[in-house]
Amino acid sequence: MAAEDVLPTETLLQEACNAFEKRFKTKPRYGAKAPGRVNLIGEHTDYNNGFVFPMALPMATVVVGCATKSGICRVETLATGSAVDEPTYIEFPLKNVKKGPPKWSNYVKGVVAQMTEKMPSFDAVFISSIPVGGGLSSSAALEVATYMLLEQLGGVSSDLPIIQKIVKCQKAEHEFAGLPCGIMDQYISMVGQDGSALLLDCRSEQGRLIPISDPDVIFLVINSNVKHELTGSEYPTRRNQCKQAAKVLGVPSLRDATEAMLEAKKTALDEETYRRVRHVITEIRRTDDAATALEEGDYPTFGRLMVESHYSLKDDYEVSCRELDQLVEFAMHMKDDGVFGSRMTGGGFGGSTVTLVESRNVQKIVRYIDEKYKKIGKKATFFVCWPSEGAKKIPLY
Ligand code: GAF
Repeated sequence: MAAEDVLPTETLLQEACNAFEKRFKTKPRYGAKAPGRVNLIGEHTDYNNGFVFPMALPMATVVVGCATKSGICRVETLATGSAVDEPTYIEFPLKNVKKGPPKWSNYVKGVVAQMTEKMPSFDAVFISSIPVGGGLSSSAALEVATYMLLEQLGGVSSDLPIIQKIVKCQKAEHEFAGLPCGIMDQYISMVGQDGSALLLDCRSEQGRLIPISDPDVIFLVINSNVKHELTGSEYPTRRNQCKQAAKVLGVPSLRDATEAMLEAKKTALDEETYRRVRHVITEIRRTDDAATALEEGDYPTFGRLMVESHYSLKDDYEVSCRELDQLVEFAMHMKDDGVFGSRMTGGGFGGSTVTLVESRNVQKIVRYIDEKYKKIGKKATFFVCWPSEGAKKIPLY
């Protein structure tokens, strides 16, 4: 078992162009790309105004398209892994866009709905190397890729400040996909930089790039292949618990809460909410400390904080699952063989883990975890990841 090869952007682009010509009998005029993300640490902190520490992945969504005069938007996806039996092609009117099946189309429609009157209808084909339901933000990448395409069609001014572009993509997710997500996924997909992770302060919405250029270490992303679906009730419930707890603690958001405040108000909170808040307060501190550790090349400290984060998500926030816990456990068996730390990443309830490893040992680590995971009847997918570039437009001719 070896780590997956990530398809290069050029290959995705070529396949999308071929499919476009086949379906629409003409060549696409514009292209765009938006990456998935892995969050290194700082989970369920973005909607609490805390810190997050993601990096853009080499896996990305690519779209090609052109303007039309019909007033009907025609969109095809070649991304595999969408809900079984969902159509991969859809047509919808440009005006008064409404949400509705197939699920994947809502990420596109939610962005289209926010464009100016001047934007023409369009034809588009999407393709992606981001595993769907892998907790690696395939949905944010779909929104951001759509945005980058529609900007070229004149749907919105390219002079708009970047934060407004990000917020439009986030709004698409809130209003059309029904997930009250924070800002992290759309932010990193839009602004990610080759060679750096981003320490993002979700209160000021300002990020600081932290270079990760040591060839001796690498991030291993492991998809548990337990499909994560965040649009159910668990994510909004957590978000609401945090909001209510902030009220009880008398702070604008949990970013402003401290452990001393939490202890002082312990009896005013139910036991579950107490643990939720404890996760958020400790996770925000861990994220800041972890970014400093990584910047200083202190991998043992970074790794320890990753593991602490995982157990806080498992026990206090309760968003992990058995398979993610096992992947972290198996990875940590290899701590004398080049594993510094491991944790679940993203919203949880399935999806992926992220593990910091010594580059020279990566194949041995992959083999070990793969075998252990197979023994419990599961099949994982492994990606060796480095911090990659953010979204960009790709003019086609
Ligand atoms: C999902 C959300 F979309 C993010 O905003 C973030 O809250 C994350 O879960 C948890 O850290 O990816």
